[in-house]
Amino acid sequence: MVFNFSDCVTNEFVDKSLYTTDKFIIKSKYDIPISEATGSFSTVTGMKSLDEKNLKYKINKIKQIFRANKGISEIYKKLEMSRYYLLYLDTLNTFDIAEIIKEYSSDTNLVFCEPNFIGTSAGEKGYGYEYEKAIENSKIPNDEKFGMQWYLQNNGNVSPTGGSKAKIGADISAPEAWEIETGNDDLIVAVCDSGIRDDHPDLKERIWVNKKEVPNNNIDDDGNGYIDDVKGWDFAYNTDDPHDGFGHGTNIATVIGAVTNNRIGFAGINQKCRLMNCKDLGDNNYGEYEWWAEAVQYAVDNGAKVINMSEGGSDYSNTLKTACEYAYENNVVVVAAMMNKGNNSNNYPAAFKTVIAVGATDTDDKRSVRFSWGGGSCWGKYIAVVAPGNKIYGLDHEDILNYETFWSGTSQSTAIVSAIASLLLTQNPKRTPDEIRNIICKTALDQVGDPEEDSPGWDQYYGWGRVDCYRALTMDTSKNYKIIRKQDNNVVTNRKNTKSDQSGGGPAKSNNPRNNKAREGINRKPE
Ligand SMILES: [Ca+2]
Ligand SMILES: [Ca+2]
Ligand SMILES: [Ca+2]
Ligand SMILES: [Ca+2]
Repeated sequence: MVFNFSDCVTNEFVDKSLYTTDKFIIKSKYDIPISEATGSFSTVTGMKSLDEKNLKYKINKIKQIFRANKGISEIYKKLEMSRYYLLYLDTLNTFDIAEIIKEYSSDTNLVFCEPNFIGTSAGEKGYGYEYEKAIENSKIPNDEKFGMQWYLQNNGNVSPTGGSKAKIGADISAPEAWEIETGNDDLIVAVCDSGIRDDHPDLKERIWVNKKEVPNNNIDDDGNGYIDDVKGWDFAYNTDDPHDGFGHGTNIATVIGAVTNNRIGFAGINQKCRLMNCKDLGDNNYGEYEWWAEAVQYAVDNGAKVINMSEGGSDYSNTLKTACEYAYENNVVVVAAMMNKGNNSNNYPAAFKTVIAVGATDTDDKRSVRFSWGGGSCWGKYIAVVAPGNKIYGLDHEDILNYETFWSGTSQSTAIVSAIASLLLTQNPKRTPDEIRNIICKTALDQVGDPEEDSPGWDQYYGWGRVDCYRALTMDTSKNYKIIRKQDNNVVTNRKNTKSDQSGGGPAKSNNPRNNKAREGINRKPE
């Protein structure tokens, strides 16, 4: 796809776009030199046309987005990742950002210029107490609140928002799956989110620790480009302390890998994996694509095999796409949220070919047309599967004794699929992202949702169906093992009526507060 910025400054596009006004992204045709005087990238690049613009628009800093860590890999070279830069405008600049980007876009020394877009997480918080005693048997873990985790074992008691009845068995068959595989601590799942409450007793022992890094000595001991990154990294505020300032990430971490069978709290779907804390959402729930791109590269370079992105933005970006390709080419699975606008809008990174896009279902196996807070699961031609996403209880980032917080959205569904992917990778570490996608899609349950939307086979509302962890772990991969590629998902459905228009009642239209903030410009990174 050729990105044309004029598409983005005209008409409806600008209404839904949100991007930083003090910095933007370029990809140059040649490397920008590092100044010997400062050790930073020089704003005088040697590319004449670019230097004229840098002077005119008062560029005072250039940052390389994808760092050349620990030597340069073939994939890094192939994707030309060294030449993606973030350009910072001096506060004295008086030109409009859209005008500047348009001007840079026509520079013959650049491959492209694009805004540094901003997205959000795909979940909203709620409170309530719907404790249900689990059906006790030898298969279920002893975690006190296991009965509230309806997505693991649905007893038919937590009712969906839509008012219909919960369905017994509308779950991912977790207890059965754990008979097959419970995970391994050498498998790392990166949580690109608002951070994780990493000292929570129900998460602490599961947090990935960078053992090659010595804490608090102000030295990048392992040479990965990040100083003192022992517990992950905070890409939003550029610090070594990725604590959760919003709560979303702690819920996601719970779903993927809470400490299981320790009597307290919840059970994680993967009972042993390590959770890599890549904070790429600010404490106000907004995340710049540049942070996301950097977080994905960090996750890949530091050993994650699955990257959970319960976040998205409505704008296509070459930079974010390249980050996801880097993961894919390195055999790292990226899972992302379809988002919660209750419409068929494109959202990124979910819409990229290299990413597994996940929508949400309710406790009755139907698509979440209305979450506990409103909204609805997005649909579209790139959806791979759906997974439970409404009223997903998890740990609280502020109060370690609070077990009554739930979050709802395609974020939570995404975490479930990432966890299943991680178990499949422990089962067989040689599996590629395509093979993982194939198994999850092929074993998803078809036609268990609303018959008006969940037509036979792939459909745009449920993808290949609602995921089932047990079926995924027991799929006979020796037979009929055809890889389902993303482009095969563009199946035209033979749905008879068009209920779709009425269900698009999410909060995504003109009342979206993001629209206003776009023009104000958002600069949360204290640099
Ligand atoms: Ca380091
Ligand atoms: Ca250190
Ligand atoms: Ca627990
Ligand atoms: Ca279907």
